Amino acid sequence: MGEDTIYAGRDSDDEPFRFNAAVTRVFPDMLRRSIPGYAASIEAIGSLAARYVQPRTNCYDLGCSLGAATLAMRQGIAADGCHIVAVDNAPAMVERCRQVMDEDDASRTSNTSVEVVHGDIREVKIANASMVVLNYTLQFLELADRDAMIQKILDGLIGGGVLVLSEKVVDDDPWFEELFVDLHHEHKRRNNYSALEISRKRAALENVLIPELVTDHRERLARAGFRHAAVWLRYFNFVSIVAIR
Ligand code: GEK
Repeated sequence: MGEDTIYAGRDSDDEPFRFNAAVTRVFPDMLRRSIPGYAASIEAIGSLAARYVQPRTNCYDLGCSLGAATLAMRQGIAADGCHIVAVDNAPAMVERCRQVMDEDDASRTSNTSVEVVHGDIREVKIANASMVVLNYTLQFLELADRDAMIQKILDGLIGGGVLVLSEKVVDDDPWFEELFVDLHHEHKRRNNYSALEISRKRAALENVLIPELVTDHRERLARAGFRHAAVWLRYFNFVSIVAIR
């Protein structure tokens, strides 16, 4: 796995962001340096899996990339006979994720089986689920598709099942929005991204990553029928929400 220099060169000008082979190669480095709170979100997914995953149920990692959340769930799950379905629609991510899971299989025995599916999360059937993870993925769906996605997850969860929803958000107060964007960019500069890389990445993500307000997420979860939802992590303009059916 390499260092993310995707927006350091000249070639990337004006290209919208895509989850291609170049991004896949540097992806763990990219997420670690770009998303404040990313490591905490992965750790909490392991802890929540230990508490909420029920015997002989399914778990879903939607937009799994290289499977960091899948591995955290697998490690955290204490219940017997569980199955994790990890889904991504980027071929390079799926290919590398399958290798990661093979390496994990070889390094330890686990009671929990893992299946890596190449597909669109909007098309995947969710059933008998006690845990679903959308770790920084819903933000890449068109706004019009998000209600149906959350409703499908609620319908596929068993009573007491948990959803972890992590997202980049916008603030309804323009003053705070400016502050959090600025603090995020400072965070990236501290992690050795140049001002040019930061502004190119920002342009490339325009209309690809569409952030919403925290209240939009909370209202959508309530509309779908989640009984409880709380923001358990906020770091500048990145949040993670835990919701219970
Ligand atoms: C992690 N969850 O490490 N169907 C399937 N996959 C999709 C779709 C879609 N419609 N849209 C986007 N993706 C991971 C990190 S990254 C977050 C998730 C980021 C996939 C896309 O291919 C990419 O792998 C992932 O969602 C988003 O915890 O890059 O900011």
